[in-house]
Amino acid sequence: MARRADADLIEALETARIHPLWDRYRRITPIRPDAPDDAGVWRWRDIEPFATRAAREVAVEDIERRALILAHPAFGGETVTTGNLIAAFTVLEPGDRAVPHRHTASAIRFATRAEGAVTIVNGRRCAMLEGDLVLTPPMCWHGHINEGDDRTVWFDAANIPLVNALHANFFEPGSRADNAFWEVDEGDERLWQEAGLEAEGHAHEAAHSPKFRYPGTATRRLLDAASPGADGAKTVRYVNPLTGGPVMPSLDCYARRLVAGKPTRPRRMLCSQVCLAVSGAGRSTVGEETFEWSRHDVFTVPQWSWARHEALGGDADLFVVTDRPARESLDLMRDELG
Ligand code: GTQ
Ligand code: FE2
Repeated sequence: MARRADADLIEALETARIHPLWDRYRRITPIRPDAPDDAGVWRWRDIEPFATRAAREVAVEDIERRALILAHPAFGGETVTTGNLIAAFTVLEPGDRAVPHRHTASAIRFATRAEGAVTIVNGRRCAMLEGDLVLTPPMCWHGHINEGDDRTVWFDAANIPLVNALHANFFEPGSRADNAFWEVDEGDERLWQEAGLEAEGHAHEAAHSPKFRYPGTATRRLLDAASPGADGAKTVRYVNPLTGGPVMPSLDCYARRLVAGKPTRPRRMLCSQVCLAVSGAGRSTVGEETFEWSRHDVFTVPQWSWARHEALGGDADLFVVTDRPARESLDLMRDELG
């Protein structure tokens, strides 16, 4: 093959730590986004035995978190579930305490079988009843405790890959000896429990929601009352009550009810989605793949993949977490119905 006319120049440039754009613009400005991953599917029946083993084999006193992170192999061994996001299940035995800490990454937990567990967030006791969402916004102190008589498990998601891509992770360990951390009540969470009412004199400066716990009872009531949206599913967005915007500047959460006999229209979004099956069962097509799921299975919709969902044998509820607000703040968001 003939050596290209600019080969000597390119070599000299590279030696001088300069890259010629003309030689690599297809790589640095691709025609369209191409997620490295395809749909990831993790079945609860495959995860649960590992949760049991981790609970038995790993003492919570010896570790930071007993979390099993769902890692998609397309990320080359990196701990990533889908672009910018990790999803996990955390397991606690009765009496277990997961040590307090805080970090710049944003996280949420959604209670699957967590009755008896409590997450303390910045001095507020947040119960984890079935279907409750608990936020741990950037740099808020948080620890978990199982005060019940049974093993507890919940679903976690966090934007750790995004924060690391931005080289913006700070982490501050708390103390295992700090007993006062656990001795709190609901505290200021009470200020935000009454929808449509706002108490004066409680300034909240942070960009994230002042409300940390979103009870499952309220979510299910609103899903019952809501009408299907443009894609055919009922969708309830968890919002910051002060702004009506996302719960945190870089994580967005939704509860979705797939109505029996009403498959959703295909939709693609320029954000990553992790979906947890909360109740019922269904079938989804994500990109080229079609798969079925049932309660507490997790699947991903990589960015810019066409996705459609349908409930099987009655309505089905999904909990969905996305990095949408991060994309929106960069003016990168696209959202299309097919
Ligand atoms: O519960 O604090 O799955 O910091 C990953 C990182 C859970 C947590 C995870 C975390 C946590
Ligand atoms: Fe954490």
